[in-house]
Amino acid sequence: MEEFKVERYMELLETGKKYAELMNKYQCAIMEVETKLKVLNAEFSLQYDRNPFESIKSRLKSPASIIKKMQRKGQLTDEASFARSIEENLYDVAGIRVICAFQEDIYRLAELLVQQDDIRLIRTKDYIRNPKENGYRSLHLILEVPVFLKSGKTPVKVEVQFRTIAMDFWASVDHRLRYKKDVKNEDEIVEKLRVCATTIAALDDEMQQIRTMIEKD
Ligand code: 0O2
Repeated sequence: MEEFKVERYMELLETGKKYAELMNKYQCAIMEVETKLKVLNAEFSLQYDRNPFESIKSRLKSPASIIKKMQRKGQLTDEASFARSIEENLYDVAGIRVICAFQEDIYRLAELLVQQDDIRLIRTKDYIRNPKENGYRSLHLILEVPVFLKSGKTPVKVEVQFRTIAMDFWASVDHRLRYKKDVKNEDEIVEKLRVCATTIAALDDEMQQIRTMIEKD
């Protein structure tokens, strides 16, 4: 094998290793935050005999999505500092989605999580109180959590999305539309989704009221 090729392959392996280390950090941060949420859930169910969330899903952003988003942000520039640039510019490489039955639990859980003294709240986007134009509703928190590695303590960013079951149902249908090309009747679907989002919001409010009435007795 020619010398320059060996060097290039070594570089590629080195870059691959850096990427794997970075993703491992994000995976560890997911585990930290998931554990915190599960601890809160267990405590709630002991105290109030109900679970504040129904399920948790987590994911690491795929390499293709990372590259697409970095490109959109104009950050696909320097190959050598790519890993650092991902950390500085992307807040949702580590993503956790918490699905709750009731809206009230979303805010309660979010508050209890950000109050913890090893968590730093970087940003809140409240698309429940301020829904997106298309009807999207969710509470997004960008958190920084310490991850303890062999090399020491590192702060890592995690995006936590909180939604109700109904909001999650809506978002999953909307997601299909967002990622499908050349959809016929797109305007009609967008409008139908907007109407559904309003219906869902009303349903969530009603269910919340019913639960409050039940718990008063
Ligand atoms: P994927 O495939 O879910 O990862 P910023 O984080 O500020 O640089 P961004 O990413 O626009 O900019 O922030 P925002 O608004 O908080 O949205 C982040 C994520 O929320 C998206 O990630 C989606 O998961 C979700 N989201 C936001 N708007 C919508 C929407 O209208 N419909 C649906 N279904 N989901 C939405 P990604 O990276 O776009 O995609």
